[in-house]
Amino acid sequence: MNERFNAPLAEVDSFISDAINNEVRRQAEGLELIASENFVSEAVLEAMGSVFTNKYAEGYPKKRYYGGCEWTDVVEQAAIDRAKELFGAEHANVQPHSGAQANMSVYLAAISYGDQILGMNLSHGGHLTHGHPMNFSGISYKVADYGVSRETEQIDYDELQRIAEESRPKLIVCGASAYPRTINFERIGEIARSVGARMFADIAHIAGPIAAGLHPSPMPHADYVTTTTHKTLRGPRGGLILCREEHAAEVNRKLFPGVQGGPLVHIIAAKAVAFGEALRDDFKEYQRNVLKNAKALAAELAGQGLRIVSGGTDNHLMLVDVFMEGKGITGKEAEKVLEAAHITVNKNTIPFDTNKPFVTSGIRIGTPALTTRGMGEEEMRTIGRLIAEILHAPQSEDVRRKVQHEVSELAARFPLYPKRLKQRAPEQEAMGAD
Ligand code: DSN
Repeated sequence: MNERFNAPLAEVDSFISDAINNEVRRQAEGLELIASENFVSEAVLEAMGSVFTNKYAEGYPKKRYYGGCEWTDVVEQAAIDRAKELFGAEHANVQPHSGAQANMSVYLAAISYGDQILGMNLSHGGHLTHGHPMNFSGISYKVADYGVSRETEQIDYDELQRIAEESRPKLIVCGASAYPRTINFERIGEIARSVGARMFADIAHIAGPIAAGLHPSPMPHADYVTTTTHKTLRGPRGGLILCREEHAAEVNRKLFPGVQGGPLVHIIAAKAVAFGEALRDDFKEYQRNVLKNAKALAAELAGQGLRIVSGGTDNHLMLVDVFMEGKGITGKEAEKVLEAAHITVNKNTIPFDTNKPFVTSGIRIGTPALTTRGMGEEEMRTIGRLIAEILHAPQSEDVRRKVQHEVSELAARFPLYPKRLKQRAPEQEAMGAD
């Protein structure tokens, strides 16, 4: 065997090793407020970096197309059992490489090419895979869409009922990527049944609060539920499908061989670890803190004169109208100036946005990642003030420097991945990652 085979990455490929070290520093030294991101535990990282990456395992536990799956079956079955327990589901498929692939499998299992679907408009908080014309869902199916009311900026369920009666979908898709309010899954289930549609809930953003019992679960109402595993659920990057036993065989067939080939067994092992973590009481406490922090941050931002879409938040995220009908700056500019101060958010359309999707009037802010670091409501008030200082003086280099300094001090008080933080070589320091 080549002697480099057992050498550490830094010796084999310093270019990539340096980039990884710089990313560790970026995550540790800045404030991560992207609502869909989180920091996984060392245990989850260890499972992701395991030798299961070497394994082919098409099929499902005990029914594989490859030999040598004894230990693969152990981890996949553990992931399935833990996911079922976590969400009270009859069936779990833990193989989707991503939320989009989980969603594609559900469409293939539930309806036929060209059928009518009804999903939430992306610009009102939905998701690409819920029927956007550029996505497979919009390309493959006829799409009707619903959104939020102009007055409340919350889902108008009566309007949803009306659109469902008019469009007669085979499948109603609910769940969102930028919706700060509680979703009434029970009502959507009633609407779906009233028009003879199946119900599909994509809970990618709110899986954590749902698992912790802090948001109503769609499980009793939906035919299919999907989620990603890396957002509030705090697992490895990937997807998960949950459904009743009656749909299990079809969902499994559509995911493999319908959409995917070999599963990512190292990721499935890490999903099992993350689901195990999520079954613990301290995960419930964590989720409670995520929601408390979101409320505290939204209140501080509102107190600092920024407009919070829908007036607040019930979950882990908020949408902030930074444009304010031209009195402020665009979401694109806001994302850029905040990033320059080491505060990471993403630009986001707000309902009835007058700016283009790549420009936007809003930013989306979430608290899952910083709550994982142990930050609480007091830190959220500080962060709200810092964000407002930047947004109220986006051109000021003095303000940027001052805020960046406070960000560094705050981040240093809540260490992240201390064992992974490597000292940078002097020449890297001189080039500066900041
Ligand atoms: N990109 C994800 C998010 O940020 O919400 C959705 O897929």
